[in-house]
Amino acid sequence: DTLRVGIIGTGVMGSDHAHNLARGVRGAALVAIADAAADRAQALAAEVGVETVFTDGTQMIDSGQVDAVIIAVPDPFHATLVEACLDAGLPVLCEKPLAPTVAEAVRIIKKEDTLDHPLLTVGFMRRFDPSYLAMRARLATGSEGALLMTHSCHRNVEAYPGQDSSATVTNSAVHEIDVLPWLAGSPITEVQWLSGRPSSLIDERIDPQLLLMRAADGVLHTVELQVHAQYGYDVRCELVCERGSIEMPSVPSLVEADEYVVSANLARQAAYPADWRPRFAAAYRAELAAWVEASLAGGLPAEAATGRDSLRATIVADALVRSMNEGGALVQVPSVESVMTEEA
Ligand code: ISE
Repeated sequence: DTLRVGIIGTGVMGSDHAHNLARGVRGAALVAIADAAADRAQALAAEVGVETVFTDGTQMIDSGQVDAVIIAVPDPFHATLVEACLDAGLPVLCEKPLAPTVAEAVRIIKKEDTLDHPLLTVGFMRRFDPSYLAMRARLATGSEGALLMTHSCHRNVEAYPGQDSSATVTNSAVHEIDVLPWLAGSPITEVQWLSGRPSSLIDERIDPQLLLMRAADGVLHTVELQVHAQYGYDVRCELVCERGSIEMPSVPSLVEADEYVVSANLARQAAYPADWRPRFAAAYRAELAAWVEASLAGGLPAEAATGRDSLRATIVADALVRSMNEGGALVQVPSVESVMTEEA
């Protein structure tokens, strides 16, 4: 059996998924590409040897030519396309975040709840990253004792243009918002947003930002986001436990990215990737492989973020944006169930 996959969106992530599929994912064939910009769709299709191109994603979904869909369009367009996939009964891998607003995410989950079986997976690929998996496994051994705090740091070279301070939370920090409870095993119940001294290199948003997130079991997560950090793509994480700490290796991407450490001129230097693709290359491949395998078997990949996990992440992000808008107030995070009832 071959899963005929279609990709909607030909930006950074649509292209990355297309190239990964073209290089070969067991059980899958990339058969169609859609983008409102016909020239971009054509160009990517030519690069990866695909013949069928659509300029309308919903047409692709309804064409009968694809068995499963990857959505990699800008965040505000996710909801409509995910809903079209659910209506068509197609497994869908939607890039993170599921949706930037709680209302959209709730609408999607309500629709998914009416289906016989869930079809939605969200591309929180850090759950497939070897370094996060290793830290999670180590924490579970209990060797370092109970987890008390975590510290994360997430830096991009340059901010996407045209986005405001809330995008740092809903588009970037949403990774930590998903992965930290997955890692630490307790949901986030209370949040606070703080600003660093704003960088003079960017006007559109406050950068850096510091997010404090309290989990139900009392663990405190600190997350520093700097999306216009200039020097490189850098993700760090440390788990502070009662008897020791568990830390992500400082440059885990070196092997993956064919990088090396150079010693010369009285200095020792390691390269940083320019963005997340080299850093999380193994994670993206593992995520795709797991999604294809599960889709062929009629289920969802066990480790991936489900629709509900992703609604939860959107609710936490929304609470952080509320804290931002209220000048750093402490904000309680409502439960998924209460939000689902409220939005009824
Ligand atoms: C981007 O959209 C991603 O998902 C990257 O993984 C993240 O590091 C970056 O901050 C986001 O803007």
